[in-house]
Amino acid sequence: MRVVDLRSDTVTSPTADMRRAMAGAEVGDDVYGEDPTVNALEELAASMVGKEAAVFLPSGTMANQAAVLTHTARGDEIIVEADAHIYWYEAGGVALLAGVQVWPLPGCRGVLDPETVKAAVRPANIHFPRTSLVCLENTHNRAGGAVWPLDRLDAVTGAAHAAGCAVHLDGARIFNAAIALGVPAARIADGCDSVMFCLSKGLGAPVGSILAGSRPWVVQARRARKVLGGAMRQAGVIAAAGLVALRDMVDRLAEDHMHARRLADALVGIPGITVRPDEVDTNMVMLATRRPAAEFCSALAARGVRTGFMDANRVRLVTHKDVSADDVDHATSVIAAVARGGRSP
Ligand code: TLP
Repeated sequence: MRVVDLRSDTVTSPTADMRRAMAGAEVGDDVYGEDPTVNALEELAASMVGKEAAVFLPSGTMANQAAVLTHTARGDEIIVEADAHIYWYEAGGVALLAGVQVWPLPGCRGVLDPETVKAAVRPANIHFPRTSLVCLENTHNRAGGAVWPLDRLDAVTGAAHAAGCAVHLDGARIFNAAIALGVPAARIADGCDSVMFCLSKGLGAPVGSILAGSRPWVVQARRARKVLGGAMRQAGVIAAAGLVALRDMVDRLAEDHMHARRLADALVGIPGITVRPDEVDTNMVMLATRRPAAEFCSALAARGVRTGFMDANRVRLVTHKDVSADDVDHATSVIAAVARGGRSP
C-alpha cells in the first residue's frame, strides 16, 4: 500500500549527504568541549539566529526545559500562550524540573497581545509568585504552523522586557517562519533572550536541537543540559547531520509550504471537513472534521495516509521533504474519499 506520512515533519529521514557526513565526522568528547563537529555546529547555529553562543541538545523538549531551568528559580511563574508546546506536550516538565507554575494566556492563532502579557506579569507582593519568563512559539504548532507578525513579536518582547521578564522563543520551526516572512531567522530571534530550534523536523536531521543566547547565559544552559542528562560524548556523529541541515536544507522549506497550500486548496469544499487555506502560513494544514478526529485519522491510516490527531474534531497534516507534490495529490484524493464516507481509490 502506498504510504504518505503527514503526521509530522519529525518523521523525515536523513539525506544521503547527511549519512555521508555522519560516517566521516571528526569527533571528540563533547563534555570536554573537544568535539570539533559539535563546536562547528554550535558556532554556525548561533550565528544563524544572531546569538553569541549555542549549545547542542538531543531534543527540542530538552532544550525548552533547559531554557526554563536556566531562566527561572523554583516557585517562579512563567507566562506561555495557552496552546504552547511547553504547556501541552512536554509532560509537565517545567513543573517537575524547574518547579515553576505556568500562566497560560489566551492568544490568537498562537500570537499573544502585548497588553495581556503586561497585565499578567505579577507586581511585587509577598502573596504572588515572581514572573520571570515569557515563552513564545514561532511557528506555532497547535495553531497550525502560524507565523507571528514581526511587529507583534517586537511589541510582546518589548512588553515582557519592560516588565522585567526574560523572553524564551520556542522556535522549533523558526526557519519555516523565516522563509514565510522572507527574513533571516536572526531577525525573528532578535528581541528574545534565548531561542531553541530543531534540526530534526523540516530540516531533516535525525536528532538534535539548538539552544542559543548570550555567551554567559549559554554557559548556564550547558549546566542545565548536564543536569538533564543531555551532555553527550562523541556527538559529532549526529552534529554532522545538523551541519548539513543548516547549510543545505533551509531554503527548500519553501517547497513544503507550497505543498501545504496545495493540499489545503484541494481540500476546500469537500463535505465532512473544513479547511482554511488562508491560515496555512507554513508547512501545516489543520482540518476540522465532522466525524470524530480519532476515527477519521484511523480511517485514513487504514488507507495509507498518516495524519495527526489534535483534538476531538481536529486533524493535523504536516508537509516535509519526504512528501512530494504527487504524494500530496494522492493524499488529497484519499482524504476526500474518507471525508465523503466513501472508499478511497
Ligand atoms: N512537536 C512534535 C510533537 O511533540 C507534538 C510535533 O510532531 O510537532 N516545540 C515545538 C513547537 C514542537 O512542535 C516540538 C515537537 C518541540 C518543541 C519538541 O521537540 P522534540 O520532539 O525534539 O522534543
